[in-house]
Amino acid sequence: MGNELATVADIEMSVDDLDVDRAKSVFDDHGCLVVRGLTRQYVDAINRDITEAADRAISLLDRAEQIVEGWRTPDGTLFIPAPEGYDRDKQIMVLSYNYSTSGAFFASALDERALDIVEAILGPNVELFGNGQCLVKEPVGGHPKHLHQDAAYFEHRYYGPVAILNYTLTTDLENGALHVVPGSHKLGQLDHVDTFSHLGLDDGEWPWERSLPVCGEPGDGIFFHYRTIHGSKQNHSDARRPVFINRYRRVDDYTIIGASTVANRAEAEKRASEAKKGGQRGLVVRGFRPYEDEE
Ligand SMILES: O=C(O)CCC(=O)C(=O)O
Repeated sequence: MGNELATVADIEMSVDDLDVDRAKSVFDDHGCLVVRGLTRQYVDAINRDITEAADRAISLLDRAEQIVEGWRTPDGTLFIPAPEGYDRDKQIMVLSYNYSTSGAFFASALDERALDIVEAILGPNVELFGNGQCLVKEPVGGHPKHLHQDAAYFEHRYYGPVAILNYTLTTDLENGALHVVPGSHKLGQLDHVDTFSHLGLDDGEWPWERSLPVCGEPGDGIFFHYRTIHGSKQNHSDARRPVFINRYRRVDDYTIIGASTVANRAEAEKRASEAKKGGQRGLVVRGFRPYEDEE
């Protein structure tokens, strides 16, 4: 892949010494980029919100409904089966915590330094993709997320989204650091299989040893393209390990396949050519949306 030797030093920089041209060049080459301290100013407020949202989600568990991906509580939190020996039978995976519920989270998505880098990567006209996402690994065995490409879940018509995943606490090999495979954004779309944590790559072909762990501190932001292979192992610490994710795309880009299992992806692939921008317009965070008549 030509990136076998990439190390964290090759893909990292500090927000205090930001070089946007280098950031773009690292991202273009590796499909990922680490900006130390990027969102540190938002983290205290976000941590307070996440604690409240997670406690509330757990308190709603007796009203959870079963869905394809696991169970959903009335607030919208996704739970999956808990690890062996846990004191509950369900654990949080995707917490209902987003731009509709937190000013600090929304402010982090509009951060000018983050947007300078996103604009350098995507071009002048940029919209938010999604409403913000918060993934939580519960303590003492919280779920692993197999190596995967986000494009397996939301294939796009054009370049696709850029994500910024942000740490909320010291995140290391014990509590579930993000692993990335630098250069893998150039591999095209790979076949995924169904795993415990939804779509993932075959772990015989893509063992963790092929990936680079990125340890970090609260507020470190990890940028990755939606075809960059990434994932994270279990949380073996005794504290929750949340991350919050902001995603961006070109204003003309849109999802053509949305999926969470091999079977529903195969169905969605049949309709990909009919997809339109239509109602998928996100809030514009840089530039302008030119008018396009889709009729
Ligand atoms: O580290 C995590 O919680 C998983 C992040 C991830 O795999 C994703 O954002 O797709």
